[in-house]
Amino acid sequence: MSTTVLHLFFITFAGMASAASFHYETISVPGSQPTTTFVNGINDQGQLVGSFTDVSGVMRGFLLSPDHQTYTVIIAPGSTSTTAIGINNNGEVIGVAYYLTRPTVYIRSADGTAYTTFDIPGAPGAMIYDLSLNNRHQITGFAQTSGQLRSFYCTDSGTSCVSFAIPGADTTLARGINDSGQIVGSAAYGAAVRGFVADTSGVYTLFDVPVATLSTAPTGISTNGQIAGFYVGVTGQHNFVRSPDGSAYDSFDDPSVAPGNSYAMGVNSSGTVAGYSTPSFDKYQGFMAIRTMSGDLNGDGVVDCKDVAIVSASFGKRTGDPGFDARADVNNDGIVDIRDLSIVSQQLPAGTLCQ
Ligand SMILES: [Ca+2]
Ligand SMILES: [Ca+2]
Repeated sequence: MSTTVLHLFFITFAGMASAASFHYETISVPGSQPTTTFVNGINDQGQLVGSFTDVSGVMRGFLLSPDHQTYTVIIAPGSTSTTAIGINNNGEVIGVAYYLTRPTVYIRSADGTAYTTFDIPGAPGAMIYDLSLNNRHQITGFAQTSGQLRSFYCTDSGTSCVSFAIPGADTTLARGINDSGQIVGSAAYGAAVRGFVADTSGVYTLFDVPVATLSTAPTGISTNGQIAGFYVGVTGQHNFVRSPDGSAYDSFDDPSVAPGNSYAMGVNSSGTVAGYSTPSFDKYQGFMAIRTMSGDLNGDGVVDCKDVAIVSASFGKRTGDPGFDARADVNNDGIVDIRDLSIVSQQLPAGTLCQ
């Protein structure tokens, strides 16, 4: 009996990383109507964007500073209501501005003094479901056009847009783009939903969270190629973060709500994930999951010279290099360097000297 249980355990977690843990923070916009906060995006500086409902019942966007001290309300000029959906590493925000009920995409300058707006070509006024903006002003997302959900890719801040689909998929939902132009999203084939990573020329690869049984739905990709999203496995829905080379996955749930009720919406290059949770029906709160970087690389429960040796053995190597050991890349940025060594060294017992 116990053998069977162990066996199942092994199968369930094969291919999943186990060392990472997360520290969680709940985000609720001060002065908002209770449990109306969505967090939709995070950048490498740790700035967060999202939406909330104000006291008069109107949806507004917000920007939260990296130290979580300063909330800036985002209202597109002249709009009836505004959502904030994505933020690039320059601090420019993308979202949807509603003029009465008509949605338009806006981009807000980092200092908030300038807004530019555009419509998805061929579908002015279409319902827009997701948006992502990178530092090169490339944009991706999906919208409902002609009764169908379709993905689009735009350049030059929306001056030029095309719709695109993963070949053979029934539905393609593009949800994130990073500064290298890597696009992530999901592709549905009947009841099965798979994740994809595509470049802007249309070359794509499909992937699945190893323990996913029904769906893998990436929602964001960081500058260094970490991918976050959610998936459905035998124990229901959970969030995931995939390492840049795709070799390791971490699975997690927001502990402040029941499992299956949190949705990772974005990830930055430190592996910090942002999203929102539903404590109960139609109630929303933002969350941030901050990766705790453990120096126990071999998982034996202690940080000692064996862990330092793992970093030393791969020192200077990058993802894909012969001999690259993903365990040594503690901060998950694709290279084993002094940053990784210093994380491990700082967790060594005082006075430890390693050869
Ligand atoms: Ca160890
Ligand atoms: Ca590293």
